[in-house]
Parts: sequence; C-alpha cells; structure tokens
Amino acid sequence: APAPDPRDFLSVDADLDETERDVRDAVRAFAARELAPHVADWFEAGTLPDPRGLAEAFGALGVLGMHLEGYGCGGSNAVAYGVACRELEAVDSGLRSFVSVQGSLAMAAIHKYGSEEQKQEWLPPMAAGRAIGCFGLTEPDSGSDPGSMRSRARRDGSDWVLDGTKMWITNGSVADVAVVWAATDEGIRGFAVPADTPGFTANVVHRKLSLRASITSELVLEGVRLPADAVLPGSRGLGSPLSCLNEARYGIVWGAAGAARACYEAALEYAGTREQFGRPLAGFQLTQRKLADMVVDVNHAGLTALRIGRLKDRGLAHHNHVSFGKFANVAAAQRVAAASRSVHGANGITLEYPVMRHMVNLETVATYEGTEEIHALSIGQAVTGVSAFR
Ligand code: TGC
Ligand code: FAD
Repeated sequence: APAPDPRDFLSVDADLDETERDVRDAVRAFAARELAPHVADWFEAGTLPDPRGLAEAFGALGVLGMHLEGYGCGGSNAVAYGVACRELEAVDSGLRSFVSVQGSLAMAAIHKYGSEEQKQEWLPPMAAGRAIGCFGLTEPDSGSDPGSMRSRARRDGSDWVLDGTKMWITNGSVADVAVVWAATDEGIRGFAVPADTPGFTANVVHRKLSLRASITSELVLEGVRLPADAVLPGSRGLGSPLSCLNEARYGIVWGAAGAARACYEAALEYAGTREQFGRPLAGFQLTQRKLADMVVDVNHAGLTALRIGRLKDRGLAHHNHVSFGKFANVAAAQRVAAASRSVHGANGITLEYPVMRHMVNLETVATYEGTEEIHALSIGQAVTGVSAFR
C-alpha cells in the first residue's frame, strides 16, 4: 500500500466524488487567490473592508445558498457544501461565517419557512451576493436559551409591530434583510425585515479579540412596522430557528476541520524549516508528539465531517449527529491550533502566521451556534434520555 500522504493521512478526500473534488479545488483556488493574501490585514483592521464586493465574489463562486434548491441557488449535495466550508475556514473562520450566515441561516430560513413571494424576492439576489442577509436570534439576555427571548411582534390591524434588541449578529450592519425571530401570541415566529424599515437600526460591535475578519452587530427594533406578509408563514415555535441552526452547525463541522488542517500544515512546515540546537524542530521527539496528536485530530475531524455529510445526503442526519460533529470538531481544532501555536514559538503570536488568528477565532466558533456545553448536553440527552438543560 502507498505510504500515507502527510496532508491527508487517512485519504479522507479519496472518498469525495468528482463533483465534490471540483468544488474543493475551485474554492481552495479562490481562497488562495482572493482571501488568503488579505485576511491578516482584515483581521488586524477588525472588519471586512468591502463586504458587498466579498458577497458578490462568493456569489460568483456559487457558495451562497449552495446546497439549497431553486431560486438561483446551487442545489449541491451536503458534502460539496461542507467541503466549501472547510476550504473557506482553512483561511479564516470569519469568512466561513459570512457564507454560513447568508446561506445556512438567512437564506435557509426564507427557503424553509418563507412564502413563494418572499423566496422570489430575496433568494435570487442573495444567492448572487447582490443582497446580504443576517439572522437575529440571540439577544443581550438570551443566548443559549433562545426560548427566553424578549423581542415581541404584535398585531396592529393586519400589520406587525416589532420591538426588541438582538445581539452578536453577524453581518447585521451590512445586511439588506434581517431574518428576525420574535415572540408572538402564536409562539416564536420569523420575520423578513428590510434594513431600511423605519425603527430598525444596527450598531457595530467593536473591540472584539476573535472573529475580527467579520462584522458583528447589535440590531435594535423600535416599533418596526411591517406588513402582514413580512412574517415567514411556515415558521412556528423555537423549532423553526433551531432547524436553521442545524444547517449552519453542519457547515461548522466541516469548517472546524479546515481550521485544524491549516494549523497542522503551518506547524508541519514551520517545524521542518526552523532550526534550534542544530536541527529542525521536526527532529525533536516532543515536536513529533505534537504533530502526531495534530494528525490524529485533523483526520478524526475530517472523517467525522464526511460521515455526517453522507448521513445528511441520505436524509439521516439527526440534529444530535450535528451536535456531535460541532462538539468534537471544534474541540479538535482548538487543540490543534494551541499545539501549532506552541510549535511556532514567538512567531506564533503574530499575524505573519495564521495560527494565533485561528486560535482566537475558534473561541467564537466554540461559542456561537450552541456553545460547547450546549452540545455536550445535547449529546448527553441523546445517550441518556435525560435533559439536563434546566
Ligand atoms: P427544546 O424544548 O429542547 O426544543 C424546542 C423544540 O425544538 C426542537 N429542537 C430542535 N429542532 C431542530 N433542530 C435542533 N437542533 C433542535 N433542538 C431542539 C425540540 O425537539 C422541540 O420541538 P417540539 O416539537 O418538541 O417543541 O428547547 P429548549 O428551550 O430546551 O432549548 C434547547 C437548546 C438549548 C438545545 C437550544 O435552545 C439551543 O440550541 N441553544 C443554543 C442557541 C444557539 O445555538 N444559538 C445560535 C444563534 S445563531 C448563531 O450563533 C449564528 S453564528 C453563525 C456564524 O457566524 O457562523
Ligand atoms: P450564555 O448563554 O450566557 O452562556 C455563557 C456560558 O454559560 C457558556 O459557557 C455556556 O455554555 C454556559 N451555559 C449556558 N447555559 C448552560 C447550561 N444549561 N448548562 C451549562 N452551561 C451553560 N447569534 C445570532 O443569533 N446570530 C448571529 O449571526 C450570531 N453571530 C455571532 C457572532 C459572534 C462573533 C459571536 C461571538 C456570537 C454570535 N452569535 C450570533 C451569538 C451566539 O450564538 C451566542 O453567543 C451563543 O449562543 C451563546 O450565548 P451567550 O453568549 O449569551 O452565552
């Protein structure tokens, strides 16, 4: 048998089909050309300087709503979409986030629960990147427990009037449309809120130390009056936003594998060239142990992502499978990033190398889309039958 390829030790990618490999190669080439040369500057600046240009470039690449059917969307399988997320997050978690929020949250909510008119209005421009969407679920006092939200939508004649505050909303201040979740007399429902509606404002969150190449905002809704048809008619209860979260969490399962791979590859390269005590760092047993642990984590993460992707393409991915993947792969990526940073010594703390950027980004990735603890509790509930959330 051929010796393992250090860059794909268990040949995980050999199990991708031709279309999936084509997506991998196209997104990898785009990321190397358009994203990787700039991402450290964006991270240092703490923003994305041209979010509209980026959206259009992602649209042209075909990754926005890539796995959704119709309305100008790509209609790919789940594995191809996952591979795209992996290649983007190998550059930066904030860039995968941009694609996740647009395609897996805002577009997925409209695709799943929107009216035909809402789909026609929003999905084609969002797939092309001509319109940007955001997804407002979290509030200042309601994060892991979104059922406790305070945002309210009340009827006034046939109109809806929304009041509330959403917090930590990716792309909130650059969005054309916000999918906002609010409590109504009929339970939690989603609303498509055009950003130019009077009473809607968005404020950028500053001074983040993580996910800096991403725009994060607070949304304030004060007496936002919307016509009757602004509600997503199919949305009912907390299960509606949670089902969108499953889509984005699935992308993170793959994305985290990409961040892990990037940190491992950086460590391998650095250890092979940096010399101390007369030989490359790679020649020290302690470094080899770090690299061996990294290879195991990277390949476990890749296998987990592919397995959950194949289950998803067969209609067999339960949301607890996705929790398993998010829990396992983000933790694996965090271990790899920390070990890689140590291999890089002092250089590892700079933006000249990608590792500390990944390491601090992964603090966000472990927090959003359900914290590590929330996914541990989901897995715990799945295996014991006992809920320990409250
Ligand atoms: P609970 O009573 O357990 O559930 C309510 C109903 O929802 C169902 N359900 C799910 N359905 C689909 N997918 C899931 N993952 C589901 N989890 C639960 C459940 O079966 C039930 O249905 P029914 O018919 O019986 O009513 O609800 P709970 O209030 O106890 O909460 C459960 C919990 C804690 C797991 C959930 O609320 C949770 O996941 N909390 C974490 C919140 C979270 O992840 N927020 C993310 C905000 S968006 C974001 O972070 C975007 S960042 C993206 C980026 O930039 O990449
Ligand atoms: P809390 O829920 O207050 O949790 C604090 C700590 O307590 C955590 O360790 C948590 O695990 C723990 N904890 C909570 N409940 C339990 C329990 N039952 N048992 C044990 N431990 C528990 N949200 C959106 O809606 N849209 C977005 O686009 C979005 N983008 C984001 C971008 C960034 C950069 C960040 C940082 C967050 C984003 N979020 C977004 C919000 C994110 O989903 C929340 O931060 C996350 O759900 C956790 O909520 P919280 O921060 O309020 O923490």
